Amino acid sequence: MIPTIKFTSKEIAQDVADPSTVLNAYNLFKANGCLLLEKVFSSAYIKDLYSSFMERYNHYFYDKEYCDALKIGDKRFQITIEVKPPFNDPLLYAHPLIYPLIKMIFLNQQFKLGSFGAVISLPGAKQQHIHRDNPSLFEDEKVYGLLPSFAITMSVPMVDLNEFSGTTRLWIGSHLIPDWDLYIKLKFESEKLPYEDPYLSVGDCLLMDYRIQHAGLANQSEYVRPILYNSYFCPWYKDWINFDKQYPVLISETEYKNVPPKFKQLFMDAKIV
Ligand SMILES: O=C(O)CCC(=O)C(=O)O
Repeated sequence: MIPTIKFTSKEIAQDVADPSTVLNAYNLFKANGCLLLEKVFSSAYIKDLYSSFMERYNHYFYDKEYCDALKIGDKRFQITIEVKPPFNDPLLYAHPLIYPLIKMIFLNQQFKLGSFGAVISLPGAKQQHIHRDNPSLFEDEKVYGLLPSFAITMSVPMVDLNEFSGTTRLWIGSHLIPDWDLYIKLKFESEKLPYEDPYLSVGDCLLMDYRIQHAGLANQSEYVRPILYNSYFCPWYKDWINFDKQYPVLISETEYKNVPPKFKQLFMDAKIV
C-alpha cells in the first residue's frame, strides 16, 4: 500500500494540520520517498482547473515536437502552466495542509517553487521508462541515499487515475537506494521489484521525493490525462535537465503583485513576464 495521510474533517474544516499529523506525514515521506494526501482539494476546484486547462492548453494535445514543452515519453509531455486564474490560487503552491509538511521536509530551511506545470499523457501513450526526476545531482549516485530531500514533486491529477487512464508507478523507498543499476542487476529485473500503482481521485495529491524511481503508466483511455506537476526545491537547486526548453515557473507582473507577501520568496526563480 502507498503510504497515505487522511486529514480529519476538523483539520480540513480549519485548514490546519495537527502537529502530530505533520510529523507522521514527514516520517512516512522520509522513509518511503512518497506520500498520498487524500482529498486535500475540493473536487469542484480541480474540475474548474481541468476545464480551464482543456481550453487553454489543448494545442499540446498532438503527438509532435514543441518548442516550449518537454517530451517525456511516448505521447507524453511536460509543460509549464502560467500562474494566472484559476491557477493562481495560493492553494496550489502553498496549501495550508501541505505547506507545513513541505517546510518540515526541507528541515525548516528556505525553499522555492522549482516548477509549476503539468504532465500530459495522450490517449494511447505507452508506459514511460523508469527514472528519477534528476539522475545527476552528483556523478556518484552512492551519496544519494545519505542526503535529505532537496527537491519534491507535488502531483495533483485533474482526472481520476485508474487502470484505464493509468497512474504513476512508484518504487517505494527507492529514493534511498544509492546505486539503482546495481540493485536491479542483483534483483535481475526492475519490473519484478515491488512497486505501487496509486489510483488517485480528483482532489488527492501525491508528494514524491525527486530521487524516487517512477514511471508514468500507459494511458489506455480515450482521454488526455493531465496531472498538475509542481515542484519545490532547496534554494540552491535547479533542474537543468527537465527545463532546458521552457521556463519552469511563469507569472505576469500583475499576478506576482497578487502573491501574498509571505509566499513571494517561493517565486525567486520565476520568469516574470
Ligand atoms: O505521467 C506520469 O504519470 C508521470 C510522469 C513523470 O512522473 C515524469 O515524467 O517524471
